[in-house]
Amino acid sequence: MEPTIYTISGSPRGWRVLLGMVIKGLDMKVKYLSLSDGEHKSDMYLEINPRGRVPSLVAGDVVITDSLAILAWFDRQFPERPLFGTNPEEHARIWSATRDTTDKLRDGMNGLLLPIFFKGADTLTPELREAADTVMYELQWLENRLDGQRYMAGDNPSAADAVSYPEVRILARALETHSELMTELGFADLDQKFPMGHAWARRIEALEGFEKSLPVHWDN
Ligand SMILES: N[C@@H](CCC(=O)N[C@@H](CS)C(=O)NCC(=O)O)C(=O)O
Repeated sequence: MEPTIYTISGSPRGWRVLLGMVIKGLDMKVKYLSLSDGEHKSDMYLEINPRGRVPSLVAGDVVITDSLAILAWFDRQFPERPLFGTNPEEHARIWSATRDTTDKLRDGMNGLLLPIFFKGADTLTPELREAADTVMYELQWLENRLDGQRYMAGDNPSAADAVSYPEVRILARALETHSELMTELGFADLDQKFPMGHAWARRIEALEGFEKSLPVHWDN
């Protein structure tokens, strides 16, 4: 079987892998599982990933069930256009920026968007406000990172961009789909609040093949 990525359309962790492929110029089969039909909990998929989570990669006998591990495997398997840098310092810088996003920003995003996207939250609560404050604080970190460099960890796109872009774009998507609440939470005019982040997102979107990474259920 040809190497296959399993993901769910719009899954931020799955999107990391798709963007990793864009940055490296890789083309692999992508199989989208239906969240609403619970395909990620089907017997077929649980055989691949017993946790029933996405993304997963299957390439021959190789099965990898974690987004960062898949990005790391890409780099070892296909060394061109490295996602994790070319020297020890760059490697560490990329990991540091990557972990900031995968831990801190992702935590805030979960607190903010799981209630809004999946639990019908439509009024401002102290919990949402706290999550929004965390997200805003972490966005400022991303903005600061971009001072003097084109991408999150230097002048080339890396794993740090592959993990950060989906968070920023999904936030913008929430503003499009839940504009009243998201505006109340302070997320209108993100491009003016974070101008370097705005320019960086356009830079990512200009990467060749970027559109193939977009969630297939969005009207792009
Ligand atoms: N450590 C894993 C976490 C994967 C994960 O939590 N994926 C989410 C989607 S972004 C998922 O599959 N959620 C469905 C579930 O937990 O049932 C990774 O980064 O790949």
